[in-house]
Amino acid sequence: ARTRLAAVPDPTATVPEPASPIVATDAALLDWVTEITALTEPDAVVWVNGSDAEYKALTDKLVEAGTFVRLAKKPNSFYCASDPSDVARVEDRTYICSVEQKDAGATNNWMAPSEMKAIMTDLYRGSMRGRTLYVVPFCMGPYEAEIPMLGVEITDSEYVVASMRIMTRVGDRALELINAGGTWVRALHSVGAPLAPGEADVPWPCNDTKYITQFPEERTIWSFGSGYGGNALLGKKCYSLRIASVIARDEGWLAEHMLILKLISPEKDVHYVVAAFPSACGKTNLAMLEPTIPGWEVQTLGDDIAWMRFGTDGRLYAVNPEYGLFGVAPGTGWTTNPNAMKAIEAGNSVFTNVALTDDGDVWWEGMTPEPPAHLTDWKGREWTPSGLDADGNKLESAGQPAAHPNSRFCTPITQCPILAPEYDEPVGVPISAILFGGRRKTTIPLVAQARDWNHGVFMGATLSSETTAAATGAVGVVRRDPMAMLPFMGYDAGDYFKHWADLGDRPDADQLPKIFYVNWFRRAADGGFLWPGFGENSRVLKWVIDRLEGRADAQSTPIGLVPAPGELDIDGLDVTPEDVEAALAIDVDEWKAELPLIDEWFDFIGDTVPESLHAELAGLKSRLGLA
Ligand code: GTP
Ligand code: SPV
Ligand code: MN
Repeated sequence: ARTRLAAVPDPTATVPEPASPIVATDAALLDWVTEITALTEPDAVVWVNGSDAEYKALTDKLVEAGTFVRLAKKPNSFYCASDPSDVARVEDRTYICSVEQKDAGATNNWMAPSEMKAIMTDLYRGSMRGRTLYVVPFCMGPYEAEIPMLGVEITDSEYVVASMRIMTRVGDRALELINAGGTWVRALHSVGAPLAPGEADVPWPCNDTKYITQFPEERTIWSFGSGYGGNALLGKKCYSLRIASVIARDEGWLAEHMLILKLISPEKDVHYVVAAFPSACGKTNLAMLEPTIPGWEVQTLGDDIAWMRFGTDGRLYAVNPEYGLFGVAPGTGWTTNPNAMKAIEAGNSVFTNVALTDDGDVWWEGMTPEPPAHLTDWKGREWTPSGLDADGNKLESAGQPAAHPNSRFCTPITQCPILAPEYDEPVGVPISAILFGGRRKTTIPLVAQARDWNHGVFMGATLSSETTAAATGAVGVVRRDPMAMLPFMGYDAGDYFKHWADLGDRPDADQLPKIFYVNWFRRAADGGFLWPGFGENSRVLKWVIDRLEGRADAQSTPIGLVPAPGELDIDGLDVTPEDVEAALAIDVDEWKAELPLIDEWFDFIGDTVPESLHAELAGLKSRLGLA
């Protein structure tokens, strides 16, 4: 067990008592809470109302338990270290338990619902002993939505309750909408660490056995054994992507792993853009970009999830279902992402698996050019840049990063200084362009535009990326991650592609966003990035908007439309023209090596891959001279 760190006294003033409590009246909800209480046997049941007083009591309890360390240097903010085994999403323990296996498809783990329920019911039996069961009513997206997207998470983790309060809209207002008859998703979570009478707790309770299970037909989520973000904050990936993608298929809309940003040109034209990049591949950074080109402005609407529905004008409108940022800490600094840094500085945040400074602040790799002289690392150990202690002895932490590569900040989105005023507009914002992107050292050019909708769907369906620390398992392995949704599709991948492809047959398909494919991560022979990325990505966004406005020329290549010579604005860019050319290049040999991987991918998904995508693949082969 890791060492408990000393608590800093709470400097905040007293908080007023909550207003008159709202009581649940929905019979299904009351029955469910009764049923789960009987099954899990908690010591107490608490209904979460979302008040400041409640949050204060909860975070005090977390500090008392040694789970949170109050930061001296940031208001109302906390450092938290997880168990070293519980640091990321567990894709191999994640299941789509549809009634029929074929509906989960080749890319998802599947088990029959009754079989999974039997296993997990046994795990849940008595799993909350010695703990408090919290009932957390929540709403994904604005309360004012035509159909508010409600849920209730039952959890035995105070960390989860505190994080849900930052990430989503929780409490009385959601409960009132449920009382009024709104439909809601059942989301059950237990860390799976019951306490015997008198047994002392650990700072981060969890269980070696983990299951992250979605029952799509029942719109139900069961999660066991983990306290980590995507495994435990069930409004996020489990509801807003896995369950919502199934609802979206049934109702004709899209639930996607996408940021939403607003771009204002020097002429004050406004365009909204969404972008799907796999986990830890740059969504939060692009969403908060500080353009390096004069006259352009970016505002943020969302950094991880977009729900897109068609408006009466035939355009796709995007809403961010979340209310907070759960961002990758490493690499976030004043030069790379100043807007995230400002959001964090404002306080009210939880930092998980970062390093702690001696004066009560947080630090991670990439925050500052040089690390502080002395830190406590994410495992609670002494850490120095040299790896030596004051006596010159080698530290156990020597040679390891002070923050876990998947350490995270959890911060209210309202603290983002460039938040677009329309971020919580119930109908959302009309989308002009969709970017797909991944992390590839080779092959994929900096930017390419799809010829048409179907070609864009093919680009998304064959998207590839190197794996990152956001999920357990090997890092840096190239895999297909369609639309950046591989771990998040709630149904068969081929059916998901068909859902996307079918949109191209709408009578008003000319209103659909234009599709582009980007790669900020191509490498030079020396291993360095060819493209500087971050704020410089505004140059690519400018080309995208200029394409929409008919102001920029493109050049046709076998894989799509790339900027014609001189059309990408590199004025004042501190990169050699050769590197820019290499970043944009289409290497036919690399593409020939890619084709068998795409063949394999479509074979793996099977019969449900729509014919239109096979036709795109055939077209690509013939353009590369391989037909
Ligand atoms: P999730 O929250 O896991 O979905 O990740 P995300 O897609 O929001 O990724 P994020 O923006 O947090 O970036 C992940 C990592 O990639 C961070 O370490 C960033 O510093 C780094 N990164 C982001 N954008 C760029 C870029 O343009 N170039 C390079 N080289 N690195 C980048
Ligand atoms: C991701 O992994 O894509 C994240 C973090 O955004 S998590 O909430 O863990 O899914
Ligand atoms: Mn994500």
